[in-house]
Amino acid sequence: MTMFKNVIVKTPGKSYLNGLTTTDIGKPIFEKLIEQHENYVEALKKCGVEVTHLGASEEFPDSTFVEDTAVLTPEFAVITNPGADSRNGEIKEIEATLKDFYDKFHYITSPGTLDGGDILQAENHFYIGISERTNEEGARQLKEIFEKEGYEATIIKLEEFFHLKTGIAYLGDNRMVLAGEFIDNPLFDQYEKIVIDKENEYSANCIRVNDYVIIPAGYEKTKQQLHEAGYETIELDMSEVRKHDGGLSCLSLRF
Ligand code: CIR
Repeated sequence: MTMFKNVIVKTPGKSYLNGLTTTDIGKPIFEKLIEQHENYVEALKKCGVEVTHLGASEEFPDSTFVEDTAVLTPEFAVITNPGADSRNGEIKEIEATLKDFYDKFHYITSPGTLDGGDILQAENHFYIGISERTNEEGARQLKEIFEKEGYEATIIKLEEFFHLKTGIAYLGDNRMVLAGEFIDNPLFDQYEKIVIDKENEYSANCIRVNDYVIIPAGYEKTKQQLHEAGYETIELDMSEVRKHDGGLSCLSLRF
């Protein structure tokens, strides 16, 4: 498993409340969201990473979900072309920020669209989801970039999940956390599987950061499964993030 040295996060603005969502679980409470974001940053610090913390941008309601704007490897950064019009301009600030860390950049370009939430890295293999946000052309461009750079890449058409990583996480040690449509997908038979049932589906979006796996609070079964597999967990309340289709992975770029 790659050790992460850095993360980029971005404080949510008040405009978060007007951001995109497909859920009907209520309006986010801004103060609570800010508190949850602060706890998220503290948890990342506990994992031993250096945090680059960007300030809120009111013009981009969904911009706290920085994961969607870039795909990062140790050698290069790929600036995405986010599939939601209201989010597309978020890439400018992220590209400028990544210039402090990377010399080599690739870009997804129109008509290709791609959200970072649709990309999962498992060692030298990348899985690329085709979703409402990532189209076939965007996926094809990214696959080509990876293959030229010496990585392997597989494209997966999503059936139900919002983003690929809504239902899957790689923990290192050849181990995958899988929910819903991914559980029986033979693509993942080569991994040791931690299977998440329907009731606990939201917790499939967890993140391994160095010595810890960060999981959403309230999923005892998932926590137990991870402990049995030998992981230490940190639990975070994600209620206000979830209301806008977000999860633990969406809130940071880790590299
Ligand atoms: C959006 O619709 O773009 C945001 N409300 C949620 C983005 C979540 N990001 C992710 O899963 N990587």
